[in-house]
Amino acid sequence: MSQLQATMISLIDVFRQYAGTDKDANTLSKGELKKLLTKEMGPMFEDCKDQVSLDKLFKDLDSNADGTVDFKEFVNMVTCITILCHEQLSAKK
Ligand SMILES: [Ca+2]
Repeated sequence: MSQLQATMISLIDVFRQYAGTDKDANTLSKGELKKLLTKEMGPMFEDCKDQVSLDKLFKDLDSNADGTVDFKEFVNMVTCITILCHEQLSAKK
């Protein structure tokens, strides 16, 4: 398996690991999103420890406003963060 394929599988695995802790295994609830951000993103999402910031982030991510974050919405977040990281790394050179 290529490095990129392994990364894609890893994204799916991480999503499923956190989305699968309640009755709906296909979406992240707000609580599941908070756990994912805290455990997987570390200090990058320190702000999410307060409820107002978490509520705002969740609303921003939930683009179809169905009250959950599905895989597409999750990947959109990861893509945006990855682009920002790439820009920061590029700027340092
Ligand atoms: Ca949604």
